[in-house]
Amino acid sequence: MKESLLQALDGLETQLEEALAQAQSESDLLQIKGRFLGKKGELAQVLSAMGRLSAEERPQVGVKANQVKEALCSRLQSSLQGFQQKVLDQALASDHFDITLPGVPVEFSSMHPLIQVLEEINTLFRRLGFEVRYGPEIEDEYHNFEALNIPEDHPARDEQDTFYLKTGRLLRTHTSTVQIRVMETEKPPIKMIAPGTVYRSDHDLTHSPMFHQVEGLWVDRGIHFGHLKGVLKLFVKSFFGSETNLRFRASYFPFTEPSAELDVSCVFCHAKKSACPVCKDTGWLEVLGCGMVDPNVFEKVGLDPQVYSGFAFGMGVERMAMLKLGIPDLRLFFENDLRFLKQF
Ligand code: 2U9
Repeated sequence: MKESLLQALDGLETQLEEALAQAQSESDLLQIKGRFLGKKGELAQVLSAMGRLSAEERPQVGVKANQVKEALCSRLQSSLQGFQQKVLDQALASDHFDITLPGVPVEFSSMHPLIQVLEEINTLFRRLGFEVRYGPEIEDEYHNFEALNIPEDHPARDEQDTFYLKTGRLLRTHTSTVQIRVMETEKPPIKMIAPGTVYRSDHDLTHSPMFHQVEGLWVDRGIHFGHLKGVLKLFVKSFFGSETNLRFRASYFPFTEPSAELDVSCVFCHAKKSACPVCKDTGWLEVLGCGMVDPNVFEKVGLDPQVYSGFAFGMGVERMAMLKLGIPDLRLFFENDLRFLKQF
């Protein structure tokens, strides 16, 4: 019995070599592994027969069985590595690439000039303590007009100026709606700017149906026109340069009283007033509108105008960017011509 088991063990290595010689792939190898080392495999059958050996014989066959098991395992392992190496060699031979070829150039994008200017405006006001706030672009008539003291018969409400949706809602025509929403829900002090996209049904050389605004609002007890002048002077001089002069011209807006427009000394001809196509030799450029919040607006949002006062302003970002960067045509912002965009 002992002899026949030892013989069987001796034969296993030869049988394995014969089987491996036939193997074509890794999956063949797995099958062979099962045949020799599996639960019901050749080796397991020899081991199960060991129970019938005497106590003396058993360790002799056991030692041999362990040696054979190790030999089979290591032979199968080396054969597997051989197959894997072959697959790798084949892949390398067919997928060869030339590492000396130049790489595909990676194009770096740049920030759109409009967004650069918008970010700069945000940064300057943040530095003056204003918080940047956002709101929805689809609005209702109440927040866009009514609460801003723009009566129903005001020309601004005309369908020709405003994009109305089928639902009765509209695309906001200014970001003032954000200030209204903040005042409705928060108590002063409110010191905020509202940058964002706005829409007006207006399309010609100097108007785009979609454009950008930054509006600002500072409401608290005791805010007066001096605060407005101080804040806007600091902003304008930081934005256009400290040599810039400014003047306030009386104006009218339904949502502010008194109201003004702010002009800066021409950033192109430096107010030399000779042959300047930008200021048309006036020496001044209009940059924004502003004023003290109308008491009617405070009443709409439930703030007592006897207690609180505030100033507001609004500017078009496209205009600010054109003046700051010397861009002559509004359409350049929206054409996405990389030759233009990459200059900034
Ligand atoms: C509230 C109260 C008052 C915002 C203001 C202007 C003046 C203004 C224009 C500049 C160029 C719009 O983009 S533009 O066409 N804006 O002249 N905007 S005061 O006044 C407000 C805003 C919100 C609650």
